[in-house]
Amino acid sequence: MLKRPRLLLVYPSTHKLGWVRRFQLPSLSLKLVAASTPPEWDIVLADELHEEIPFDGDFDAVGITAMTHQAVRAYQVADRFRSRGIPVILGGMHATVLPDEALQHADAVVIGEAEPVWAQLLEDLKGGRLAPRYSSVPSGEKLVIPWARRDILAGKKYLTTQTLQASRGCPYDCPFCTVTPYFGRSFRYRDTEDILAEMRTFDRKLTVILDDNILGDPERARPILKGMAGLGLRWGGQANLRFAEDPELVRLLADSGCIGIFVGLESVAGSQANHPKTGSRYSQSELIKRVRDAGIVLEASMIFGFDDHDEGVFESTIRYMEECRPSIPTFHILTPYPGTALYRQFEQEGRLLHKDWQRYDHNQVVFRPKMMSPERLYRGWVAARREVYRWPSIFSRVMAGNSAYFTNLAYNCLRRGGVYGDDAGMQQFQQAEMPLPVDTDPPGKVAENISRETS
Ligand code: B12
Ligand code: SF4
Repeated sequence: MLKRPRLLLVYPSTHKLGWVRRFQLPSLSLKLVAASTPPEWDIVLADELHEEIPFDGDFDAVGITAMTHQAVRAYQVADRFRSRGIPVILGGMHATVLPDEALQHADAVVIGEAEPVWAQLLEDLKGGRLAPRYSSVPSGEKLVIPWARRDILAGKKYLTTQTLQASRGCPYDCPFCTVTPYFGRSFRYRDTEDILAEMRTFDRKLTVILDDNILGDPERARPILKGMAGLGLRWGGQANLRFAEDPELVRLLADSGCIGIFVGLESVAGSQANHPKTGSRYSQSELIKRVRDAGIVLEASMIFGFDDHDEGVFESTIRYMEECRPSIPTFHILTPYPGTALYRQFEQEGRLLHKDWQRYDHNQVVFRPKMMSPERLYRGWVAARREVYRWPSIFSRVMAGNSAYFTNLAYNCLRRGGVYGDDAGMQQFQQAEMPLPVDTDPPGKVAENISRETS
């Protein structure tokens, strides 16, 4: 009997996780690459967050996914397999936006979505005619993709293996995001019946929908939510807050089993606060209250470092979080990912500090901000995160809801652990001069804390 071809799929990482790996999600990218692989192939998944990569294994091809911060490790892994003569294919967001760079470490690169091109690529590989690039351009209104293969995760422990996408694409075109340029500027939804049929195969309750904006087109989201209401799932996802303008949609969301939703508010002031995605005739505080009152945990993400942010942004964001009381505030440092409009702008203006991709992860400053120094941005971010995860702040948020107290508290405690434990980016400033930050006027808690941090 002829030997079945073997494919290794790799999720690269420079570190292994301890017990927190049980709270991670598996890579949907690789579950979908697996699902697009012809059945004659045997598939092995190596998730480097959990386990060693079988560098000595007997494989006919290796496929590696990478976001930008994983790219350097992905290239190291690729180089090792290629040194043994095993063909390597790189895919994912980083290879999509920088295919020439990726091709220095791969035999082929998939630019964009794997589903339309992957089977052909493997066929070409078997026939000895592998091309360097396989591109897919998002088109049409419908998203047609296979059901993600959960069986490749057997034996690994995740928060849940039940992740899927119901839609791709996004019209909002935020300057710091790669989704609109590479997944298309309209929402492409799968057929509702197909989504629900995949969900009916789920054997546990907890499900995560990995769309960028599952409620982006309410007319197409409504039937999905109605169908989910009968399935008994408990799920989380992402959306932009404007869905809460429609109270019926909030009710449908709660009835569908949604327990948590992540929303990008992005900025308390300036151009991003008035972006079509975030601006509304209702106050954000009112919209957040509607979601919380429906018993749904709301995670609100804010970004620091836009060109219209001065050092007052930390203080005003803290005050805003106290006012709106989202269940979980999340603060990020603006990061100009390659492929975005922001990256092109900062590169043209000579404001990128370096191109060390490992440090492009939202937790470090990789560009020169307009109205403060990189150090101030970093320290303000550290201090602001600690401020919102002090126990009194946590309790005031947990008690603000009228239900889901335990879930809310548990999420906040988990997040607090990360916030107080994570100082990796400080290294880049250890050698630098560290003047005390200027206090905001009137001096507030955040400014005091920044002083405490630096003294
Ligand atoms: C869900 C999600 C997460 C989950 C990831 C769960 C997981 N284990 O995968 C969580 C919340 C943990 C997360 C965290 C982060 N994320 Co995230 N995330 C997403 C999101 C919304 C969906 C990702 C996804 O699963 N998509 C579905 C899959 C099917 O799409 P895909 O990955 O593009 O894969 C397709 C193709 O790219 C291709 N492909 C991908 N890999 C491969 C490999 C091969 C071999 C082949 C052939 C093809 C191929 O085929 C796939 C199927 O079509 C995306 C936005 C987006 N729309 O992609 C952001 C996104 C990927 N995240 C991003 C970022 C920055 C992060 C963080 C660094 C942010 C942070 N610091 O908090 C962290 C990093 C965490 C980590 N693990 O290291 C950025 C990446 C930008 C970049 N250039 O790197 C994105 C694009 C968001 C954005 N708006 O810019 N994220
Ligand atoms: S709304 Fe979200 S997914 Fe859409 S472009 Fe903006 S950041 Fe990206």
